[in-house]
Amino acid sequence: MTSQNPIVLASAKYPKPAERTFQYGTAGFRMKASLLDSVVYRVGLLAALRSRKLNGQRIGVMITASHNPPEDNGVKLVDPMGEMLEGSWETYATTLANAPSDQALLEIYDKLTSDLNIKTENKARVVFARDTRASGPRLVSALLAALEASGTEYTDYKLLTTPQLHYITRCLNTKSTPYEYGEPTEQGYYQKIAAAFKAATGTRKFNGPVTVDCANGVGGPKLRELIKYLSSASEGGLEIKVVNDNVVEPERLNHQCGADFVKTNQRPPPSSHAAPSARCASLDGDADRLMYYFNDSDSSFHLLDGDRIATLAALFIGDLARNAGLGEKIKVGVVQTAYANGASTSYITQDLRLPVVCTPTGVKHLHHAATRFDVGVYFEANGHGTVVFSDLALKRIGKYEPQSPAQASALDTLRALTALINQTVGDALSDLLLVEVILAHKAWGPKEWHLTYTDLPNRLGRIEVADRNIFKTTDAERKLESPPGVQAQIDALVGKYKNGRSFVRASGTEEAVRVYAEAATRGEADDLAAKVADVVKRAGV
Ligand code: G16
Repeated sequence: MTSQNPIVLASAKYPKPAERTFQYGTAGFRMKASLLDSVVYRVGLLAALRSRKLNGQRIGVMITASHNPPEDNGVKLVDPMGEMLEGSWETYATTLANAPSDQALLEIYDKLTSDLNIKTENKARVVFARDTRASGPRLVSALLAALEASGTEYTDYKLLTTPQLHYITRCLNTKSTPYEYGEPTEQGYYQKIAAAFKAATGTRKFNGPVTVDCANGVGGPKLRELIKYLSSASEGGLEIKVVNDNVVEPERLNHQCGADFVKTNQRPPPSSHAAPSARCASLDGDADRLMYYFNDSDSSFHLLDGDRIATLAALFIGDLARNAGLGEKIKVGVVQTAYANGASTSYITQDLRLPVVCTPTGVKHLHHAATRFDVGVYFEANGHGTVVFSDLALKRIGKYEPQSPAQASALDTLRALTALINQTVGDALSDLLLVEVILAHKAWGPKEWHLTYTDLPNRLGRIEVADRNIFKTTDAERKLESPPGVQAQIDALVGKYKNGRSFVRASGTEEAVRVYAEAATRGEADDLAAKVADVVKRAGV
């Protein structure tokens, strides 16, 4: 009898809140944690289906709301190679999440099983982890109920950063294959990147410490753990000062600190007491975003955001490939979104002479586009990104016989970078060490890095409207196609400012619409952002 079906029985404990419609957004489901139990239960079922469909490969489930406030939570799925869930499956996630009853849920589950030709006799295997939010353990119970009800084998990795779960998922699925990625443990992650960091640094020296604000999230304890695997400053290693790593009081998560705070407010966390020119960095709540910044001697604040990390990485990797003798064989490309500062795009195309592709927001889109290059550097301006090396590029880098000591040295560094960089997804800890390696090689401080180009002043705003879903975009989110007439108003405003550019899009992680504006001067950028925000408010009532 269907009422005895374990999926239906367990689902009864996690009823869907009535009159709520859920959507798999930019990074999975994300909302007030109190609304998420049924969603997490159903995501557990989908993870089981996905694993069975892929012949028992491990699927990752991460419970986190990353940069969102402490009362929110979220859940996202990780595909076998550590990538974000394949796009077509997001629709199935949304359908399952919105099934109006336990019985309807079972019917959709069964229909997906047959429509997708899923062999029910295949094993289902899931690995999962969570960030430090207070709601995490409760949501894990909902996930476990789904894994039990669907007969899924699972491993609970407890507290991890999101990129650590992506790494472990890939390691598990590639074990004993030619594409082995590393030891599928948290310890294996630290060992791999610490060894690569040492090899990539070589004999270079670090110019003073870096202070890392961990957003009072899971990145704090994990960075402290990583530091144990790195050489200490007295051994010539990097000194990392950890701040904002209070995970005992969950309400402090992302509060007045973290990468999103720094990027959005364009100022350091109020708790920061950094000396002039000292390197500072901020992670976000699940340590997949990284932001650098420093104060000048005259106390002016300078942000070194995702665009800066992308340009630094593209410059360095391009030079290394050339110096190793692989310049003709390995083509580097950069992927950005509409949020990329116009000056960064000009620098990449005109100074670095590298191709740039623009995709919609969401690492899933950037990652996919980056895999089309031999070496794809992708970063969102908010600091979320990484570098991916194609199989061919890895083979060429691995097999090339250097023709001189200089080539050998560049090749060694390049090889080390392929291990240092978490190629599964943007990873703030791995990105932090990547930036530090590059700065050490170049003997640059944050000032020299900042001098590579001059950002156009910009402003990012967040507007709450009655229904953000009425704001629909086209052209990689650079234009609004609805509500009708709004884009024309934005265009008319933009036309009044020198180097003006602005766009509007609905957030996929928050109940808000985002407004981005840039222009030739700070005053003009602020003014343009405020005027476009007014247009949005009027259209959104
Ligand atoms: C997530 C996504 C990012 C995206 C960000 C903001 O980051 O992974 O790709 O840029 O949300 O998205 P939106 O503007 O749609 O709200 P995180 O760090 O919060 O997981």
